[in-house]
Amino acid sequence: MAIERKWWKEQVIYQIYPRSFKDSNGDGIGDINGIISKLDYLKLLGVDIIWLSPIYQSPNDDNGYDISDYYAIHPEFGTMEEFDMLLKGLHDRNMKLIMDIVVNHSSDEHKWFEESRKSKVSPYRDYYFWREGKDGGPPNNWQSFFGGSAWELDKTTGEYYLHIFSKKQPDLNLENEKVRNEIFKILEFWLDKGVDGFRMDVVSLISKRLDFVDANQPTFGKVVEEVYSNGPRVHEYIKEMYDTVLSKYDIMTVGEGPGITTDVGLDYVGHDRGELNMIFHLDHMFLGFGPKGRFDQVPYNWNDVKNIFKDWYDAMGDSGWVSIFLDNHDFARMVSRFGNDKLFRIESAKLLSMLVLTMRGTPCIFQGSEIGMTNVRAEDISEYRDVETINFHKEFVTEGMSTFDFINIANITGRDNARTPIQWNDSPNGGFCDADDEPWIGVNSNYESINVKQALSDRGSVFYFYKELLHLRKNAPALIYGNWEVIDQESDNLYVYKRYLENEAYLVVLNHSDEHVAVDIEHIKAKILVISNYDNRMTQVLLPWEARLYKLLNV
Ligand code: TEU
Ligand code: CA
Repeated sequence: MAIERKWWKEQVIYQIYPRSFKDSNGDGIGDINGIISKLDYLKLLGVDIIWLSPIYQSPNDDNGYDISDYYAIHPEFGTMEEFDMLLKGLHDRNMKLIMDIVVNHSSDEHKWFEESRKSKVSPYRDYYFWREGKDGGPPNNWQSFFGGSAWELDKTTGEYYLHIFSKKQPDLNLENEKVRNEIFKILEFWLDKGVDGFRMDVVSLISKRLDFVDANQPTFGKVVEEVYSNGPRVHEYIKEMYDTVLSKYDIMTVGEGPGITTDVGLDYVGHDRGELNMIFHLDHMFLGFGPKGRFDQVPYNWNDVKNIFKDWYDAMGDSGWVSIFLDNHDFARMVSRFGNDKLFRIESAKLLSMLVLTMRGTPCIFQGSEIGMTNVRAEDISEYRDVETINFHKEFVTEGMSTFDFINIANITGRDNARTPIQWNDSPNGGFCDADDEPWIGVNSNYESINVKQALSDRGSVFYFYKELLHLRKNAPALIYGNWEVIDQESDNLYVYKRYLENEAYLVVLNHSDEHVAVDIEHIKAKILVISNYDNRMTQVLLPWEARLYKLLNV
């Protein structure tokens, strides 16, 4: 089949984590007016679709992924009128906004849960999963993503409730049609306000295996895949959302899919499935996660990444679609994780941007990656804000790990690495908030050298490399719809692939290492170097982290 042409395949997503983007009112917390003040910056960069992490009413146990009112804007972020101004500001600039919708769970401070926990006969009781304990403990051995049991005993009724994430994030029971109808109303509310779609938080988890048998997988990752994800009614639920609401609007949906493997990917995004437009699969993002998850690090390398990209390209074929990304608010900064943020920060940040923007899939750029922002180095556990990091610190220290050792791991893989305030300039607090304001989380100490103001003044900055590549991609159907063929992913440190469509073709040559690497492309005579991260080099030896995009002629 010929690949279907869609606007959401041609455009590029930019993720804003509002809490850390820009503070406009001096409380040290990013807000909607702060985002509005930066819309021209985003337009200059050339991104199209803004994915806004949750801005709803929330007690912020998980920074907004614990929603207590799906119809209200958290006062910390601003008002509904300001939201409407943001949406208009984007639409006036021919940009789009997708909301982050979290329907796998709500906050425990949502009125539904407050009612549900009151009594076993509450009309809201089966909005959530309540079970009797077993042998004096939880109903089964399921563990939370954030450490500890996935069940919490509620003393009022003596039963346990399920929370695959924090104990303040009780899982919603979509078996209950009333819950599904509540979800349809929420989707319609935001779509009728004019939003352009949704990023659907952990959509792969929304159907539970109701026998709740113990998990006996060797790693937490396998528990996610085989026990929490791809449940018996997941496609029925997504199809119902699509048929009942989503299909009635010209919008896009991207499902976040922990546990979605290549063999089930098309079930979610096949062009004829009537479910989602695309997914964020997490196979490459969970690399390094050991048996006990992200703080139990195991080795991995670029070959693992390249194999995953090929497996997913093959799995999607011309029918499915994924978003291409290397970081977001849940993972370390990509230049620190996949590049070299010490010796070759700028070169490797540019190389990674070329990969994200030349693969087949909708690119998703995480805020700050366009200026090569890096991981942050914490010295004390009190610097962390992330519930996952804080919970696992307690768990690992209880098991005998020193706080010092835990911090060293969290500095590599903790989610707060991605959540430090955007560095707008070299003034105190990086211009995220005023000098005398206290940001909700510390600003990375490298803000004086890594910031937007510096980037905009330097034509050789990572920013302008992104801008040029974004412009290129928009005008190159082969980079959007083209077939992808790997030319070399075996040679150490080399990643060479082609994109081609009808009579247009490109060659991408990447040296993802600190080494000098020989590459054999001399035999490809008819080619023009379109963009590279070093000055016009034509040799057969690639410098460390050298990235080249060639246009092939006479194809
Ligand atoms: O993330 C789910 C998810 O897969 C990651 O959180 C990751 O698996 C986790 O950090 C374990 O390492 C989504 C949101 O993106 C995340 O911010 C929320 O914390 C989570 O769901 C719960 O809503
Ligand atoms: Ca603020």
